[in-house]
Amino acid sequence: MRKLILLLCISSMISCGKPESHHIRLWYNKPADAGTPDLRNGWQNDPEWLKALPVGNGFIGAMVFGDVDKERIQLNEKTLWSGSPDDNDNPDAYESLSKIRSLLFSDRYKEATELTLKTQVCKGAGSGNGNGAEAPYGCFQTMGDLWLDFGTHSNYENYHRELDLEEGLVRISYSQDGVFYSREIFASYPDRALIIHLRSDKKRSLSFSATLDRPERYSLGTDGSTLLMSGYMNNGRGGEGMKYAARLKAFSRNGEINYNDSTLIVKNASDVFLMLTAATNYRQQYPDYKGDDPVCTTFNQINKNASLSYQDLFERHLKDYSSIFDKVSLDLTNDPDTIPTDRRLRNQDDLMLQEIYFQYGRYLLISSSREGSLPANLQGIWANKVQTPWNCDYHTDINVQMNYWPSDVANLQECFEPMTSFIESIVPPGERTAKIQYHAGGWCVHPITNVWGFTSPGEHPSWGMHVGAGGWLCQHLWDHYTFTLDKNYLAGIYPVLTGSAKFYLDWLVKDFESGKLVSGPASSPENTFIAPDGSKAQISMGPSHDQEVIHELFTNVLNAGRILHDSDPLLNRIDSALKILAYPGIGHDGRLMEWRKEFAETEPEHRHVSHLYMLHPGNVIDPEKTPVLASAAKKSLEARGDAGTGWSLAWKINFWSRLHDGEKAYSLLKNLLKPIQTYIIDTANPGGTYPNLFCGHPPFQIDGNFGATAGIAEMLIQSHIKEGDSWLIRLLPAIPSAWAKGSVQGLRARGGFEVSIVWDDHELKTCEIKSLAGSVLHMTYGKMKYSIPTEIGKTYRFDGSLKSILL
Ligand code: FUC
Repeated sequence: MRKLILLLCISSMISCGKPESHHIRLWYNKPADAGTPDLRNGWQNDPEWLKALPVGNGFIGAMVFGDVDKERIQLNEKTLWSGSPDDNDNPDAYESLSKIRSLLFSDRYKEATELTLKTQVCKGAGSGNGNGAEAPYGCFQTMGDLWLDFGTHSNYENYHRELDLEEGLVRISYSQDGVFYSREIFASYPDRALIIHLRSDKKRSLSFSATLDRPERYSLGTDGSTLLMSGYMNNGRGGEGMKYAARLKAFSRNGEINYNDSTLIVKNASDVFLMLTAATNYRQQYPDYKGDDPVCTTFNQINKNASLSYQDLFERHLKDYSSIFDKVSLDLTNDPDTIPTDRRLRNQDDLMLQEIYFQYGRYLLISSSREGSLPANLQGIWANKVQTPWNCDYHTDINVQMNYWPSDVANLQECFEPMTSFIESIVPPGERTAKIQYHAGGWCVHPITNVWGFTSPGEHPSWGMHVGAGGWLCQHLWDHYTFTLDKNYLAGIYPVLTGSAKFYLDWLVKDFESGKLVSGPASSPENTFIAPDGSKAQISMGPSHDQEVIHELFTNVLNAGRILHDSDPLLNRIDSALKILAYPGIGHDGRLMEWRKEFAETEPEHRHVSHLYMLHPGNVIDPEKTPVLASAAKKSLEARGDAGTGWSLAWKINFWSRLHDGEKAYSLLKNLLKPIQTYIIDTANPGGTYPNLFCGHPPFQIDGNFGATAGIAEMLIQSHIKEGDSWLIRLLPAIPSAWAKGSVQGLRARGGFEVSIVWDDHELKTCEIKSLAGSVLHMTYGKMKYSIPTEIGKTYRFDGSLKSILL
């Protein structure tokens, strides 16, 4: 990173002035209190846990408290789920489908909703209304805790705790009884292990006992050289489900190490490191295949790593981690980093806080989403409960999508693979759901899914009939292609896109009044309107969100078909359907309509803003290309207001950026950065930020972190609008006046470009664009525009008037 800053200083026309030793970090001068955790208290997040610092390698996640006398490291393994595969599709649904549609077409919403509840929703317990820990749906759960008991009780001083975002490492240090102690904790992706390094500056002064526990379903034992915690999850049917194991081993060149059945004991050491491996027998692609025995997997992994010293492990981790993290740097201020992060949070105008928040989002995605495991869930990979909020699953009506908004623009391509393979993995169950529920081809998924392939509608029509989810997921696959232009990738995901399009072709019906194709019965994610029959309803025919998603999917499939030279007649069917697909209208009040009819909302400031999909993350509404739609979208946004849950605020940063209103985007960012003290679920009060900078829905939900990271990138560059065969890169489309000068390096743009910008006095100074795919470069800054053909691997440099500067 220092190298990057140096490079930027040389290449920029402004002086950088950042101290060489500056590492981007979160830091505190107090520990989080390990106390006695209340892991059973449902959805309520533990306030101290929200002070602990997260590390992760996409497989193992850990929250480090940094408590001096008794360290607590709360553990997760990405695949650790209760539950088991279930059949939730309702074969009786189809029979009532056309009746429901006719009722909706004739404005009989109450009856339609009743019939939908009776016939369309999932069979069985579904998600357990978000409490699926003991149901077949299951939930993502804590793997338990690692405790290090130092047996000390005396005062300590010079306490420091930090999460170094440039090294992907937590550091803790303090002095106690005249001895200086330090700890370093990281999760290594190359070596699939959590590493905890402890040191003291005085010989034989480091003694502690380590143990593992879990709120339930675990046993502890030793083979004499490791400590093993293992058990079976609840399969949701009264039996044993997934098997898991966590294994701990100590390595030290000094001191004594002993294991008994419940404890690892280290005595009189001065330098020791612990290695923890964790695994389950879950295999994502094969729900029926139980996978390797985690007791063996954890043993083999420790054996494999055993010849590596702490230094080796750290260097291998750093090489891997920084190869991703260092690709992007953001500089908004030259201030020295002298304020602890929890204090910094008191001032949302603090530019370094914003810089840290952006890079923290990148850190969190690197730590929670790596090739070979599952995508980041509602809490990424960090969850301290048995019954986690909303099962900590994959909500597909905004949440999992938002998790991946930063992956391409913030140059984190390595983190996207789990999303691709997860979407591929829900195609077979989604095909069953499409066939059984709707007698339709292709595949579909509704607003929630889990690791067991749940693709049926949710338990209630109000939220469970979100049919646009599959198309929305496909948007991510296509979008990833547009950043890379990797045709092999496109060929791989093409069947997923066409499968989703096939479903919608069968699902859409003609609205005989207008002759247009509409989706339904469908909700506009989670929003409620007052129907003409006076009832409060959520389902209708042709909610704007679905229409927009399907429009985009069909457009993308046609483009993909052209690129891949596909001559399947399916493309003609898609083309014809696209021509008569209903499109959202503008209401009498000038707002973009959320439903096909002008219904009044029961909650005009509802957190979901799904009907603005084609403004963001879609690419249809644009202030310059579609000014009428853009002003309707603006009116809708104004009516929604500037409050909302964490993710809702994050989405609004992106919306306002797309409307090129940097000041509004900035004020939403500041709203999101406000500290909150609410730990229970609350959709009525605005979200904010916890001391460890986790986003508060509330409770903690990670989508807001990722959404805001993407939003900050969106303020700096945008590339969603097509220009000829390529895309238009907009430089600094929404920077607020508070960002008077700064630089960003390494953001990615569609068409295969890497973009670095320096600005000063609110104006672009220089910009460097590296061509990764040889596309034509179209770019614009303010009213200026410039296009140039590019060569792969070449970097192009421009001044503030977009005049080319020779490198
Ligand atoms: C959707 C949202 C909620 C919450 C949940 C996990 O249902 O409406 O606010 O984020 O997902």
